[in-house]
Amino acid sequence: MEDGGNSHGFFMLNSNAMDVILQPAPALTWRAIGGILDFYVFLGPDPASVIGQYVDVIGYPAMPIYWALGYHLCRWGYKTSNSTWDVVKSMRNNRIPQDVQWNDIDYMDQFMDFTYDPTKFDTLPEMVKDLHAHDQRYVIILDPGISSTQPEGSYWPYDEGLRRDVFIKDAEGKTLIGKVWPGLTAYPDFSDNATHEWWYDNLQRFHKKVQFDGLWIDMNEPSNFLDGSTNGCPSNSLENPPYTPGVLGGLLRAKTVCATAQQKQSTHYNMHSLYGLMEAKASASAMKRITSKRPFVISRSTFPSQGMYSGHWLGDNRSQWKDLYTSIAGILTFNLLGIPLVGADICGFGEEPQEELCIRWTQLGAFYPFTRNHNAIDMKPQDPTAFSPLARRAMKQALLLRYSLFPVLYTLFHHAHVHGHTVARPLMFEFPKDVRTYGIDKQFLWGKSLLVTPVLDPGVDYVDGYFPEGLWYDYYTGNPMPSKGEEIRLHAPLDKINLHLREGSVIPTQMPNITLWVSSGQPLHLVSALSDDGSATGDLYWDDGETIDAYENDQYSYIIFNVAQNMMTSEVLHSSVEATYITVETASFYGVKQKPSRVLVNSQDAAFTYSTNKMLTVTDLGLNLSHNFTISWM
Ligand code: MIG
Repeated sequence: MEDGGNSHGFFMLNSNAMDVILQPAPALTWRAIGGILDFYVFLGPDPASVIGQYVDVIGYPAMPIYWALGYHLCRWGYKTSNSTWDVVKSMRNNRIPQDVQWNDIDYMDQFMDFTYDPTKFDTLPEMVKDLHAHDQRYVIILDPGISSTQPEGSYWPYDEGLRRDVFIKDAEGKTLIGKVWPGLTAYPDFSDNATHEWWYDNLQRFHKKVQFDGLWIDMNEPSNFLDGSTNGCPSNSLENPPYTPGVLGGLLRAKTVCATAQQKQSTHYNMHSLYGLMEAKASASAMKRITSKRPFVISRSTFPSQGMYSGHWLGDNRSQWKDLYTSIAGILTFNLLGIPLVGADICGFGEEPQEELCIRWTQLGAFYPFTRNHNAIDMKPQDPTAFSPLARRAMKQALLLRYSLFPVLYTLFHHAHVHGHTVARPLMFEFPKDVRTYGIDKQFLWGKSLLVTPVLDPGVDYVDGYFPEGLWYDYYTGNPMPSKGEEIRLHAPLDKINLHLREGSVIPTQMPNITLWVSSGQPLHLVSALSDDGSATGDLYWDDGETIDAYENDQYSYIIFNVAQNMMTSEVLHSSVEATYITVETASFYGVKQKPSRVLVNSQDAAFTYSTNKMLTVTDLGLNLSHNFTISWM
């Protein structure tokens, strides 16, 4: 940020080990130990334009498949497929939204990729069929390490990998062997196209047995339980450069493969940081070929351009209040980096879950662009059904709120995909002239208009939030809340997350259901938050939710909403068959100054209600979304 509210960006595109040290402003020291020095300067002048310019260089994030935006449930330590299945059933019985069930490495036979445990997970294929029958989806973990110690002829991924020469080599040209969950392993070299083809073949063969819908790619730094390899690493300048940036363990080979390891395109010294990006690219392309739908991939390791292929979770956190708090900065950072599909492990990964924390985390997590509850092995269950009825109800309510906001979220992802916008957004992006917004890391926006103010502390029923100057509305009640640019204390009982709508916005919401697919035909509810002069704008992007390149191939609908001078107009700028079955059922207008005497819908008189908090509501509209319409009052 520059004085006066302008901003610029600086980007060095380099894959070598590096560190960055903050100096007294405006200086920093940037040290990289090799590679190409590609520098970019982005001139903004506002923060959102800087990010748009950055994303224009690295590539726009992929449009996610619709269910990526649903609630995901995961843990390390489901002991069997039946116990995984039981959680899904219990979620259904409680009518708590869930679109996706995941399995961690537990499902594998001796932790080997592309296998499943024939005894403990014997019912896995049936469980997946049952998920599909309920419009739910299934995601599996994959680690890069391929077991290298199985009897010849018994493990196709390794045998075939050797035959096709896809593994990373040591300095002498032999297959480099490290150690991960399955024991000794070889590492696929994703810088080689032959490896992408082999990866696809493995996935396709396994998909015939278990019909997974998406991939979770973990340990792809790549991670190694050893330093370098079973034989260590040679001693030379790549392994021990004159300067080693501040990396884990103080050595380039610490908990990964040797810097001198050889990949198709270069040494691992140069390629290390690209491993997760290249694995994501191979995984997304394979999933596209297998499912013929938009691929769903979530990766632990990332690099610029990652958003084109995958989303990201923020890695191993703990069930602690401070980790709830710092997750916000993590989510916002990855939105700035062109990877908007990001979330932290809801309720915390390590350490035992706590009910109050898990409720607050589910409320905040309902506003992560990617919403997954994940738990470490040996910890008590922390899915919503594991808690008291009160907690369960609060979590369900938060998730239903997210599901009702799906049209807003989906439209924001469309703008990320097409224009490089952020989805979850720091306040300073919308209020760059207000320096008090610069340090805010406890609140954030969805798009330009939905302000989220979560509770981040135990034992309180209130929260203090900063409201930039202007008119804000309580999302739930429509009560107006003018702010001079001040901190305001909000009521926040255990079952509530505060949500405010900024003046001048129209948002499309939808009647929620327990999966997004079932919701997809549900009627819409338009909420307009009028500014002092009575105006508001908003939009809606809609398509079938899963077709690859739907926007690029014109298979979508796009509608803009405008309110001015006591009239809302909806204008269909682009229309395709997908949206024609959706109706607009209700419309609420926050901040209508006087009680109207008549309301006209497309020039016909309509019934309405007006409440003392200046909210006008028109119901039973039955308007076809793909036709222009007007709602006016006098
Ligand atoms: O060595 O697959 O960050 O989410 O549950 C640990 C087991 C490997 C690390 C991931 C975590 C996952 C865990 N994995």
